[in-house]
Amino acid sequence: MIDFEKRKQQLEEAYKNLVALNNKKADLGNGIFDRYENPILTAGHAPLNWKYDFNPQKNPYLLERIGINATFNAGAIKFNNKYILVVRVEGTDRKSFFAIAESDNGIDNFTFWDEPVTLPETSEPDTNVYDMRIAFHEDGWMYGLFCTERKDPNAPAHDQSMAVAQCGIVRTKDLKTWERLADLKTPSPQQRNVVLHPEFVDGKYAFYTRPQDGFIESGTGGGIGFGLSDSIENAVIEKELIVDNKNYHTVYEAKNGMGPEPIKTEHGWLFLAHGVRNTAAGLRYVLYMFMTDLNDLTRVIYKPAGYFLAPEGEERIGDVSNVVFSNGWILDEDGKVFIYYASSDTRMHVATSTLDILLDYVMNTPADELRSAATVNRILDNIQMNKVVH
Ligand code: M1P
Repeated sequence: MIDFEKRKQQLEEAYKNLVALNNKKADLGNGIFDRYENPILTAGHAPLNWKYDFNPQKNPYLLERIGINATFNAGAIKFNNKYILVVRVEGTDRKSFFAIAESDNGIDNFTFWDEPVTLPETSEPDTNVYDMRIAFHEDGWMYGLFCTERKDPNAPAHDQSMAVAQCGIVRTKDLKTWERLADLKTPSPQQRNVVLHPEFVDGKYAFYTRPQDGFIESGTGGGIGFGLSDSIENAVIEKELIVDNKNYHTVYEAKNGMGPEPIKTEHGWLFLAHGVRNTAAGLRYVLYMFMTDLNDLTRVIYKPAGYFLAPEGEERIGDVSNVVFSNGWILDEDGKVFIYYASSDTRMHVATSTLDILLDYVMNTPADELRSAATVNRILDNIQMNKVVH
């Protein structure tokens, strides 16, 4: 027989130590943002109560009964002065669900609320839900847009992986009670990475979409789209305009998708997105930024070349390696920006910057000129400029 009480204490001690871990800025970065030494959430942060039956009669060996595989792709919002993450938690059964974790300072001690989110369903039950973007809309609600995935009804028996991804919508005032609205309808057979614009546009709800032909492949579709809907309760987009397309020989050659909701600045709307390219080692996901015109949300006015943040060190390794993905950021009143990103579909990290620095980065970093020779010329110009004594 095992020493039940001793094992319980050991588990509790290990959990307490993990959650109490402080985070420090990692060494000298690129000046644009700071990384931190530790991930902010891992599978180990899932409360013991979710996983163990602590009744010695029913679980005499104190075995983990419900396994948690990963905590990643979290939406983010500041609420009641707490840094809140709506985390994609994935069980060992591969089912994802949402759970809220909070921190006082946004960089460490993230702790899950006691219970995961009970997400209401539509008449068509979700098989899997993930990647919520949570944000305030000027209509007074907090909306959560997420991916709802169901088996493709046209899948042949030999293919058990064909799925249809669409955008589910919930709203809440307190992050505790959630109202499920109808799934978004668009002309595209597949939708992931849908984001609600925080303001009305021409009196309508505005959405960023990502039209795709297939579940994984963007096919003839792709790009970050934009569309308007009269209603949010039964949201329908008739026409999607492409704001930022995939492009040959860039970091978003295979596909791209929105990150969190854009931030309004005096110069334009600031966007964080992910770009994907194919390699011999599989898909590589990086984060990039761009800015659109304040009055024309479909017009990109600045777009630095290449990636903003790419997987580094242990971030490169996980269930889906070589991936960084962000669907949450928080701008504080003092201009500090907390960028929450996941690495390799496994764990959550934070990077910090300021709005001023991100604006400088987006507005003054050279754009991609799409040819090696142009990149060399940029470097030569830089060398030349540095010959001037300042
Ligand atoms: O595995 C990497 C990511 O793949 C998908 O992103 P996208 O739709 O842009 O290809 C999503 O499933 C995402 O959750 C995941 O992190």
